[in-house]
Amino acid sequence: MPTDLENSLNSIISVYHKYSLEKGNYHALYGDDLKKLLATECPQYTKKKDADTWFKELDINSDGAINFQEFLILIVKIGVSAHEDSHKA
Ligand SMILES: [Ca+2]
Repeated sequence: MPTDLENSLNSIISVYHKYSLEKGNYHALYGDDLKKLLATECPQYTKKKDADTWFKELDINSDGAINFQEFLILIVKIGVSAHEDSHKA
């Protein structure tokens, strides 16, 4: 039986693939894919910046797509915010 952390990791991977598969490339989120993901999956944590700004921040290797490692940068950033929120009353 998977642990809580393993389940969480599988969820993160599933969310990535849900949007990356829209263009048939398992390992690339393009601009509109990312925009849809941000608006649908985590709007409360990402609405302060527009999708284009997020894309530029996450596309570390500047290849015009967000690979899974680059997507994890988003998870780290919103994870820090979610953790801070968890301590608020
Ligand atoms: Ca990239």
